Amino acid sequence: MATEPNIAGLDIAGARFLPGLLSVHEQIELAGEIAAIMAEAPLFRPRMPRNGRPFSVSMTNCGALGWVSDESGYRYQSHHPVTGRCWPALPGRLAALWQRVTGLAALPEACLVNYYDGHARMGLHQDRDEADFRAPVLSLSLGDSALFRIGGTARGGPTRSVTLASGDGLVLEGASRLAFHGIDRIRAGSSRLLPQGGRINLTLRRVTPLPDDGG
Ligand code: MD6
Ligand code: FE
Repeated sequence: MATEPNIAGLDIAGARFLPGLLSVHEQIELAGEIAAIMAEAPLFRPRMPRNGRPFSVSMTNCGALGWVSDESGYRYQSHHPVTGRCWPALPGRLAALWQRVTGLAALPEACLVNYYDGHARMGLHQDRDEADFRAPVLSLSLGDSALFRIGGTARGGPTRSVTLASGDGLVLEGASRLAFHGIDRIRAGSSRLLPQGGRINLTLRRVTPLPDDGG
């Protein structure tokens, strides 16, 4: 039986680590497109459901739907929570990259843009606000490197860590689609890609069910 590809030695079926997915030239072009998206849809600070504590990362989105979090809970919505405007369009290069990497014809509906300064982190979580877990999540990293941690589908199990550097891709699909994962820390100053420093992570997702043919 063929074994599924794993993150460099991680026994997490379906997780694909794609180091150097984006060339330096592609990273520069993508960073420019994301800067334009942030100008149109400014970064905002999400808050934890219930207690309203602010995240240490700031966020925005592009695509038809965007992920937001506040006292009312986690959800996808078509408009920016502060400006009330629709999210900027998903850049064509991200749609093309999604199709190439995932093999799906169905395009991503959401692209969450997370910005980390040198002190930001993200606690272990599952991505489970989407309707159809057959669709993978594709993550792309730009700027400073980050220490990414991933475990299994149960909270509190063993975890492994991998450094995500600028240009790296990561796909969570299959069993790993619901794996717990997070960012322990940022290596501030490790990249000169972003003029403001820090790290940008993009996660491309389907939100609604795939078509009957699986997309
Ligand atoms: C980050 N990534 O790299 C956080 N989610 O900043 C994620 O939360 C993530 O890398 C789903 C799939 C891949 C990811
Ligand atoms: Fe996630």
